[in-house]
Amino acid sequence: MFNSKFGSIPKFYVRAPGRVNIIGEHIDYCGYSVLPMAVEQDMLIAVEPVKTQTLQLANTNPLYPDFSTSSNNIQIDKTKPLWHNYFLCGFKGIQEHFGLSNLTGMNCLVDGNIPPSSGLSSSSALVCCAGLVTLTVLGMNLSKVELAEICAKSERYIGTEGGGMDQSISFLAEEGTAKLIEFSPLRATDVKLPSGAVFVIANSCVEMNKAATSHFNIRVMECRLAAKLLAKYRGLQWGKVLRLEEVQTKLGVSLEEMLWITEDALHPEPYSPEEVCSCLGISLQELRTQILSPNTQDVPIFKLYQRAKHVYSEAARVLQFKKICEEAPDDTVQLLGELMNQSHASCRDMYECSCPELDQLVDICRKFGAQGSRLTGAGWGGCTVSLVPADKLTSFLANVHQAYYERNNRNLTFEKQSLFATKPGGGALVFLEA
Ligand code: ADP
Ligand code: NG1
Repeated sequence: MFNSKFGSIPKFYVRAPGRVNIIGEHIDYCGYSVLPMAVEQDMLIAVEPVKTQTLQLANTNPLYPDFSTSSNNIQIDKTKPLWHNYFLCGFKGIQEHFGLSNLTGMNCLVDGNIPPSSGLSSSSALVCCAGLVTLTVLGMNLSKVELAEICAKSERYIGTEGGGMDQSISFLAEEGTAKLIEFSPLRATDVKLPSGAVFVIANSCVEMNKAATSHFNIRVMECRLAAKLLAKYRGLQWGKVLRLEEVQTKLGVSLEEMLWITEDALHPEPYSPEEVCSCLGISLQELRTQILSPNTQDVPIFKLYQRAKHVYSEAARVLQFKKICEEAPDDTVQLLGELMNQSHASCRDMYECSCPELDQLVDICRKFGAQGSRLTGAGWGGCTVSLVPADKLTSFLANVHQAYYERNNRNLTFEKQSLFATKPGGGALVFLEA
C-alpha cells in the first residue's frame, strides 16, 4: 500500500502500543499513580523521509482520509479531532522540544488495530508513534521518559486535558509486566500480576471520542475546582493549586484523611458556577478565563464532593492493588477482584463515567466467573477489564460472548477485537532496515 500511495518503499517503521488500565481511573490528571499494562494491539507507521518540506499521511483504513501539509506550518484544529491531528500533536511536540521551525518532510502510512474511542488509548498510541517517527527522522535521541512527557503535553493540542498515563505506558511498557506509573517525576515500576488468573478485555461497542465531547474535560475541571476549594478550606495558597494530589502533599496527610477533609469541606449537592465563585472569592469572568478550559465555559453544575471522593479512594485502591500483588497472599485474585469491583462502583456512582452498556457488561462478566470487572480508560463507553481465573477462561469467553454479543446482536465485524484475553506487552519501538 505504501508503494502504491507514494511510489517508493519505506525506510523504517515505528510501532507504539495501546494499553489497558488495570486500576486507577481518572486520577492521573489529579497527580496520582495508575496501574496499566500495554496491550498487543498497536499503531504501526511506515516512514520515508523526503527532501521537500511536505508531510504526507495516508492510512490503511479508508475511514481515515489522506492528508498533506507543509511541515513548517503545523495547525491543529481543536474543534475537529480529525485523525491526522493526533499525528500532528506528536510531530509538533518533538518539533517544539528541539525548537525547530524547519523540519524535513516525510511520507507516512499509518496502520492501527486498537479499537478507537474505546478506552484502550488508540489516540495516544498514534500521538506517541508520530512523536517517535519525527524523532527518528531528525536523527535525534531522547529518553523514553522524555518522549512520554513530550507526547503527554502535546496530545493536549487536540483539546483534551489528559494526564500522562497513556503516553507513559506506551513508551515505558515492558513485556511480561504491568507498571505502576508515578508522576512528578515520571517513573514506572514493575508490578508482577498474579499467576493463575488472566485479564480479559471486553468492548461494550459504544464509542466515545474524548475530544469531540466535553465529558472528559468537565471531570478534569471538577477535580481542579475541588482541589482549589479544599486548599482554600484548609488555609493553603489555593491560586496555583491545580491537582487534588497537591492538596494532600501540602497538608502532609494520608489519603484516608483527605476523604474526611472532603466530607467536611465539600457538600454532596452540586455547585453552581456562582457558588464556586463565591467560595473562592472570584468573579465568573475569572472562573472562565483563568480556571476553566474553552469547552467547559458554560457547564451549569459541578459535582465537586463526588469527584474528590472518587479520586482519593481510587488513588488508595491503586496502592492496595500493588501491595497485594507484591505480597501475593493465598486469596490474591479474590482481593484484587474486590478492588476492581469497588473501582467500577466508584466510577459509576461517584465519577459518573460509566454507561448502561458498560454496567451490563461488567455484571455479565462477574456472573460468568470474573473475580473482578470494571470499566477501563475514560469510560462513557469503550471497554471493560475483568480478572478471570485461568481455569474458567474458556467457559467465561463462550458465555460472555453469548450473553453480551450474540444476544444483543452487537457489531460482529468487530467481534474478534471485542472480547479477548491479554497479557502485558512491550513498549514503542523503531524497526530499521538491516
Ligand atoms: P481512545 O480512547 O482510543 O484514545 P479517543 O476518542 O481519544 O479514543 O481517540 C480516538 C481517535 O484516534 C479516533 O477518532 C481517530 O481520530 C484516532 N485513531 C484511532 N485509531 C486510528 C487509526 N487506526 N488510524 C488513524 N487514526 C486513529
Ligand atoms: P483514554 O482511555 O485513552 O480515553 C483517558 C486519558 C488518560 C486517563 C484516562 C482515565 C488522554 C490522552 N487519556 O484515556 O490520561 O485520564 O482517560 O483514567 O487524555
